[in-house]
Amino acid sequence: MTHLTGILTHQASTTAATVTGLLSDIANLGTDTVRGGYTRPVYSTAELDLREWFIQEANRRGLAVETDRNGSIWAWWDTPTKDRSNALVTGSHLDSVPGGGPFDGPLGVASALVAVDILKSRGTNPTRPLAVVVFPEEEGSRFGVACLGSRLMTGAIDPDKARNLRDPDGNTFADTAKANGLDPRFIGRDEVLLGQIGAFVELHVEQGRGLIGLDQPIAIASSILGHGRWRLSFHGQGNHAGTTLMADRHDPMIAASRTVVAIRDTAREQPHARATVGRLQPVPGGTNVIASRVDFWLDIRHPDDAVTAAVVESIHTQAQLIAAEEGCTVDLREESLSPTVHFDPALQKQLQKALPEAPILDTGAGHDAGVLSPHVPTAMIFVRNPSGVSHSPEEHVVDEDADTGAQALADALQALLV
Ligand code: HGY
Ligand code: MN
Ligand code: MN
Repeated sequence: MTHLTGILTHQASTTAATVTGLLSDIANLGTDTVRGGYTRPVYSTAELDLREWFIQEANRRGLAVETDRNGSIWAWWDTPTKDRSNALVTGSHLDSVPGGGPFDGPLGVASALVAVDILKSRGTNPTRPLAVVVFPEEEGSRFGVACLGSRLMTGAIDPDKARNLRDPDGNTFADTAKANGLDPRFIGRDEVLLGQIGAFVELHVEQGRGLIGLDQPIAIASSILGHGRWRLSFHGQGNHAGTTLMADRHDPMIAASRTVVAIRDTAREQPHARATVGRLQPVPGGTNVIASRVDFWLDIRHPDDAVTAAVVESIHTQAQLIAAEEGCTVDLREESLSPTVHFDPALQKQLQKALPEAPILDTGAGHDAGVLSPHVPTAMIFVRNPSGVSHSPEEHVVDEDADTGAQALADALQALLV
């Protein structure tokens, strides 16, 4: 097993931990002074420091910390027999989107640590092992594939494809993983670990307004909207902004921009569809330069995977027509695809029994719990976000709801531990 080293810049709190207290310990890690909020890409200094924070907090609780072949960190509360079969696992992620909020990911990790404290304070002696896990690259913000850590563990991504993923600076995942203590030859499906997981329960900030409308602090998840990412590259003729007449241009920025509007119009025609172009990159990207190429990344989501496929197909056809009208060409490449996930009904029922007040909510946001769902019984607990906004510095959770969430997670875990 590998262990990461990092230099911590925070003094962990010594009093009984609260979720808010734990999150305030890491509040200075990965702050983004340009975008606002947090930018904590996987294996960045900020994320390595967050890993170190988690390892320290887990050690403080007497948990046995191990990093698996794919870079996920596991903190085990073993039973006396050290038998790790049928483990109850909770946790989330520490990486963020660019300019993200403080709760997306870390709330689930901090709540899991506090839930362990609560279970210990209740004198709980687990009859099955409990583990807190931190999955890397959940946002896919550095290497482009969401939930890369859990996809690798479950075999949902080909290890070769993963090794060759590149970040915006051209670093491969293989090189980056190696530089952080992993052996890229061995990344991929982990039968042993997967076989040990009896159930996975992830707590996460709600990334919407459901709980605001219901005036409830927590909810139990029912499903995750199917979603995928595609890269479209528009190729034209790079040229000088001053010497090239408008009639002589083959400008991929125009083709890309017209296609972004067509994407919005296409998604509007499909009830429940969501389509986003949040990232667009001209090459070479000079103010006085007509781009030779423009890449953008498309995020499409819909409850019916067939509709998602049809929307992508329609967008691809429209992009080709628009590109031709602009004297350009376009190619489209799928980067990741996650089918709609319905969480385990039996596990959901057990959570409902433990948390009878909690309403049931679906979500449009992807999670590691969704990736694990085809392999092990999974469930999620959402905590109210009074801003209703996520993937933005405005994301929020009030202290009281954060505490309620940790208590609810402890109650759910306790019900599953006996
Ligand atoms: O993109 C998502 O839905 C998740 O936040 N990674
Ligand atoms: Mn998340
Ligand atoms: Mn997210």
